[in-house]
Amino acid sequence: MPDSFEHMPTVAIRMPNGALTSLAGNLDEHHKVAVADLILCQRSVRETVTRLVRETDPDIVGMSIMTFQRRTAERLMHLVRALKPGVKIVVGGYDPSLDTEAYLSMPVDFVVRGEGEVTLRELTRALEGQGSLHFISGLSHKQSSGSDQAKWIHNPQRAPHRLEDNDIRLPKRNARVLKGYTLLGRQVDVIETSRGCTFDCSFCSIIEMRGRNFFAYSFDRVLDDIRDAQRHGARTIFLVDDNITLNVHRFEALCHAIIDAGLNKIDYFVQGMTSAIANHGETLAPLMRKAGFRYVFLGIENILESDLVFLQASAKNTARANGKKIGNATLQAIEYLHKNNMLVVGGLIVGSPGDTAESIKANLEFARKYVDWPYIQHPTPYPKTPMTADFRRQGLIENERLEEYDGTTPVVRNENLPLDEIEYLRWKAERGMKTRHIPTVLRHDPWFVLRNVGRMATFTYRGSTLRTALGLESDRRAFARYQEIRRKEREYIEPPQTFCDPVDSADSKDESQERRLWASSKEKSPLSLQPPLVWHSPQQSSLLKKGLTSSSPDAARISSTKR
Ligand code: B12
Ligand code: SF4
Repeated sequence: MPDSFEHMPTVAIRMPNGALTSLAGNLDEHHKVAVADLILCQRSVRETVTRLVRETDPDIVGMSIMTFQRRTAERLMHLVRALKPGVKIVVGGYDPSLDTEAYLSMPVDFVVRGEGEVTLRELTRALEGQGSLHFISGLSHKQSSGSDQAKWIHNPQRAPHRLEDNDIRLPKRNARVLKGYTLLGRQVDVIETSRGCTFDCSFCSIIEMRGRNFFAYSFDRVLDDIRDAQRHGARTIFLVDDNITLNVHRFEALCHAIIDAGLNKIDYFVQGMTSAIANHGETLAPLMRKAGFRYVFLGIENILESDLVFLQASAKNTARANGKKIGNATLQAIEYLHKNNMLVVGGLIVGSPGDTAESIKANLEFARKYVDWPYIQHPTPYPKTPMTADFRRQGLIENERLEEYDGTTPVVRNENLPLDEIEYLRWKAERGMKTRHIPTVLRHDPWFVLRNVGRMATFTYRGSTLRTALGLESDRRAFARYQEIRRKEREYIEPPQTFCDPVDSADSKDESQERRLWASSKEKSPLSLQPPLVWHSPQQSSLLKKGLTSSSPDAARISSTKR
């Protein structure tokens, strides 16, 4: 999906989606697969998808979707269907797995719930006539019932894979058809060493997605995966494990294995729990540094105990000595990481319903003082989390526009402050913190910074003008402009043109707003040079199809098709 959010400015960070290549690597060999991560073409989504569908003429198109990407995903489904009406569309990832219902009225043929490698492999086999759709765990599929309305069948859940037996093959990085993944100028890739977590933070989707469990790949497989990423050009690797610090002894052994294999010249990024690092930092942190770890995302969540209780995140943020709780682990963890020359990405959540301006400011001040890169978010009600159920019960969800569920837009009512004020406090504090990190990046990647410092500053300070810098207008005006820019940024692809018809439905307010945005994006976006497709016109669809069949070379397929 092309959708990105505030803390991942695409000028500096374009990370590949690990799911797509893992799925590609686990289909039967005779399929041609093309992986297109649209984060790489945010400004030409429609053109790129159109070109790829023409070039690859896919039988199946798969999409990996987070909740804030749902609207874009639906628009893309319409586009793909218009380009190739008979194509099968499969969706998977966190959003379709946890809110399957929402996808049943979209132009979707299959929903893969939970882990996808085996389910998608079995699905492609069934579509080739080997086996029945009914026996594929984790699959939702349609059954035509004779009447117009097809009935959706939801097969039983698939149990999480235990990973030990190397049955899940390595990702297929060759399948990528777009280029440009980067982290601060160095080519980046993602690998996994484990899946799952046994904690149950109230805001996290992981438990509902796969239960409370933790399974790990063998070190041989992990090292092979790192070598494969390196062979494909990666100089930086993000370990996307849900919680690698859950088993600290294993993590230490992994660091040793990376060092022994001579793979420690790569820059590694990882996310970890403060308690694990605080409690084991004496041995763990020097080892991590020696293995090449550079940035560590710390799930600090909040520095105030009352908020940690609210987020159900006290346990993972507690420091212990001799088996006894001795307070919040955050400072201790940060100290270990800094002492060993690693950088801290500080994951904080501010703006919970009971937060006050003071409590938010205390967290922002903490971030300013101690973290190297702020990753501050607002509580966001993703499908099926305990927090969402709670917010819903209390009627606290103010904003149901899912495309704004990117973590940096407050959507849940606060007792003390308007939502805009919460966002303003975060926005204002973060810009300085981000700018302050530039010299650190400059020392590590001077060419990248020298070439991009202007674009990075423009992104960080978007909304501000010379008048703001000179103090001739208030920051609030710049903030209002920033919010408007952000709203437009979310229009990665136009809605289907049916929105241009007069709207008279229950949702007419939202739709007419979408229509306005579509109109304004048409004026300004580079896409507007070409007229938008009439996605629902059968006549045009068939013309497109003719264009497709006459001009499509039998190149790679978007997802899978027989050779
Ligand atoms: C690593 C990670 C990131 C990384 C890397 C993202 C990337 N490009 O890969 C970074 C730090 C950049 C990131 C950012 C964000 N993330 Co994130 N991230 C994760 C994390 C930790 C692991 C995801 C992963 O790669 N797993 C490994 C792969 C192999 O597994 P998978 O993605 O689940 O895919 C499997 C199945 O889902 C399925 N599947 C997936 N897609 C498809 C598609 C098809 C067709 C099929 C058949 C199957 C299928 O099969 C796959 C293989 O088994 C998760 C989970 C967690 N514990 O927190 C959150 C998570 C996915 N992130 C989340 C969110 C919200 C975000 C952000 C919006 C904000 C934030 N909270 O940080 C940003 C937005 C990023 C952007 N585009 O700008 C949420 C999503 C919740 C939701 N309902 O949408 C999660 C679940 C965390 C949470 N809050 O609970 N994230
Ligand atoms: S520790 Fe991390 S992965 Fe585990 S439940 Fe909490 S936020 Fe999710």
